[in-house]
Amino acid sequence: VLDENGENAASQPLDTTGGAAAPTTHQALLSWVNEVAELTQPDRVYWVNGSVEENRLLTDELVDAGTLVRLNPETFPNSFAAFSDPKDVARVEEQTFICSEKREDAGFTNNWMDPGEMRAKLDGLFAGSMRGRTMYVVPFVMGHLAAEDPKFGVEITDSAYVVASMRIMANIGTDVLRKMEELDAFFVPALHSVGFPLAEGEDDVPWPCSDEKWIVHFPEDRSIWSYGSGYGGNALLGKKCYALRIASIMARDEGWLAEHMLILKLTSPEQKDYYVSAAFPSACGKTNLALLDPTIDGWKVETLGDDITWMRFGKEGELRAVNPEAGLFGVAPGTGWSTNPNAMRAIAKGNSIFTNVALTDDGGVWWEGMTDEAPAHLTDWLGQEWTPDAGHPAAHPNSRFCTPIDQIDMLADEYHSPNGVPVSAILFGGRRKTTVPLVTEARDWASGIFMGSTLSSETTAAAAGQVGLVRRDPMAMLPFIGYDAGDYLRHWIELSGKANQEKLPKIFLVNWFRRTADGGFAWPGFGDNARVLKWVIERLEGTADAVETPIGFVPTGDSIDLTGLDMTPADVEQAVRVDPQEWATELDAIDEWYERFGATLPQELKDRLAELKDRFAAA
Ligand code: GTP
Ligand code: SPV
Ligand code: MN
Repeated sequence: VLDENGENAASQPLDTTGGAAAPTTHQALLSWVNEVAELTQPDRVYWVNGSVEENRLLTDELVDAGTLVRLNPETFPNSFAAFSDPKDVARVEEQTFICSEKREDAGFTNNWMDPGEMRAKLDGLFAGSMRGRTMYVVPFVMGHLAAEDPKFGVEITDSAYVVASMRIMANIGTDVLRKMEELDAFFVPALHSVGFPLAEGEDDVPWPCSDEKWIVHFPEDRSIWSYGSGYGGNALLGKKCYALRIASIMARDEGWLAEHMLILKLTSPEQKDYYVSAAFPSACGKTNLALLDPTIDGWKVETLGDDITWMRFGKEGELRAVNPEAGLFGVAPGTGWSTNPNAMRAIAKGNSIFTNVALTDDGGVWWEGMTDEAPAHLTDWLGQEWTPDAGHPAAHPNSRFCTPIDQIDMLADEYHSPNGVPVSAILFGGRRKTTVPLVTEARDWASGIFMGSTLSSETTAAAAGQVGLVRRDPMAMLPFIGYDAGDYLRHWIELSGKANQEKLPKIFLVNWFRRTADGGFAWPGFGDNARVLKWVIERLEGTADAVETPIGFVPTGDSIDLTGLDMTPADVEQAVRVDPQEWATELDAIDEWYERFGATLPQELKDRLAELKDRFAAA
């Protein structure tokens, strides 16, 4: 293991004195690190500085250990492929817990266990869990280091793969640590172990993990304990665990929003800029929309973020958004030169870690949808020979690319602004074969929150469990709300009271995934989604036509720009159809959903549901 100069520091004893030789003057951090080392018994402790040189040495070690495969430097410079244990490929929602003091504070959408009981269980599991390994201390900040109130965390992990991935996804290392010291700042303690201690002389495996997995959040002290998994959302703790679950709790207390959203900037042919945020569930199109390459002339898209958005009302009552992340952890399958060239160009610059993709014979990577035709021969994500007639995908459906965000050519300059951008429209979207129109404009803010609260989507490979089941996913936050879901919806409603009502974003519901009678997609999606964004902007400007339906306003057949597309206004009408029979079923499902909330469901939303039923009854 390396010290700050890249020297071998294996013999460096842990400094428990806080003296001159201590790696930090932040006493709370030092004592937490010592406490964890005491509990987990690593062979050594290493403070991560975040340098290029350190990263080179760490990735070298990971290649030697067989965790990473170095890709062909000509085509994928400084890039690596990792292959997980086949049982460690996605977030484990069943094993994810919010351990608030009171059960009701976790709400019905979260697993809960008494915090004392959970701590005792975790103490048992973490005891000696890092034996034979290095314990890495990774100071990080989510969002800008120059923010008014920077949000610090420190991840302790026994996985060098996690360190290398965190380096892409967040700002980490010495600069962050120095700032934490200067401010004597609070940090979220985020403890991670793969749960695979090594006995004396025992050989390691390429992807250590445990059959038993626990992803645990303690809201009152804002701490995170993650055990047994090396997969992204379970192990890169700055991401879902901090920037969504813990941050949603901070946001509730401090008056802001932490959301599962992308942010994009749209420039119209008149050179007017608009910022749009959009919440879609996991693997439902955020990265693709964020990196959109418009198929219509005159409209320009730039990106600010693809997965997580923090929003607060600014001085003029406008809603301002920032992306707290520094990288993309994107779904690989379906990302290709024809569907998402901006992502492909960012990936091609290198400095990326791919997980559970397939390897080409010339040391590159491949996944379904990267090119129209699959290569004649591959090594699949399980290490088996693969040919196009194999009958199964070469890459895991939840395989991912992890790439620095500043490699995106179309990254908006405003990404770098700590004050964020003013949002003028919010989209909520899901993956629905039926029922939900291509795009619907909400009547007003409260109806928009209603749309968000009843958002639904077919489950995907991003979480362990069955794929393709319709489930409600409020604001695409079902697996990420860190507290009671009814209180979360109330927070959305109450926050808007702080807004300049003139500047409140308009809210839209979208569905790129509706099918036609013959089973095909009713809408081409991807770059053509710019046509829907154009309609959204024209609605903001009051220039596009719409039809009023019980659920809101949908485009008229000829209000969507179809230039250059093999589609007719009648096809658009099909894609935006509000079918009373489908909606009768939907309203029953929404009734059932709302019943699950219990007492905390805001009355405003019950009222919106009643009005919706009345409108269908009158139609
Ligand atoms: P997470 O990173 O899991 O939060 O997912 P995400 O919301 O960023 O999803 P992403 O953009 O990576 O899309 C996931 C899948 O949806 C990919 O397989 C895409 O090919 C597919 N997809 C994205 N946009 C569209 C679209 O407009 N139409 C269709 N048909 N599929 C799409
Ligand atoms: C998601 O599942 O929504 C992701 C990937 O963005 S992960 O970071 O694994 O949660
Ligand atoms: Mn996500």
